[in-house]
Amino acid sequence: MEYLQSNECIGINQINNMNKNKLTQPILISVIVVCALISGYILVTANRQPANQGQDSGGLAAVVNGKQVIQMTVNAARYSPNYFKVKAGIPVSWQITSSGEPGCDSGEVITRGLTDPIYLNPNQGQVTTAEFTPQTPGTYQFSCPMGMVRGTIEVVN
Ligand SMILES: [Cu+2]
Repeated sequence: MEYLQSNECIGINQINNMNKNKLTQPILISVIVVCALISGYILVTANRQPANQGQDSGGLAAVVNGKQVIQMTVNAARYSPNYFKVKAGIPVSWQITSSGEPGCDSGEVITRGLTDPIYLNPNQGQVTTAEFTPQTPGTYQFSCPMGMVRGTIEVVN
């Protein structure tokens, strides 16, 4: 508590000295610029998010060497595509490419009933491959650990 109070005092002193001390002006401008940049980043990220609400279909997976290949890119707040259709009983090779954009979806993909958690290499361009064989037809959701960024794998006969 004492530490917080002393910090508060420094803050008040800085405000009191604002007009007297010309050094605080560049600091104030820097703070405003940083805030503007952060706001801008949030706006840009928010504008990207509606893409995640619609289904961005990867279609029925193509079979390569006996495996159904599905490919997905992990962006800051979006899986692209975020909908896949695969057939039951045929192995799936899920190739997940990291965009390098930071986001809580960049570390781990949680699937519900299809695979164990998939740990991603978050560096730009890195591909993590998860292999599994879906057994039971149905609609399976996958997401970031928090469940905010989502996608769907539909398993059909
Ligand atoms: Cu999340």
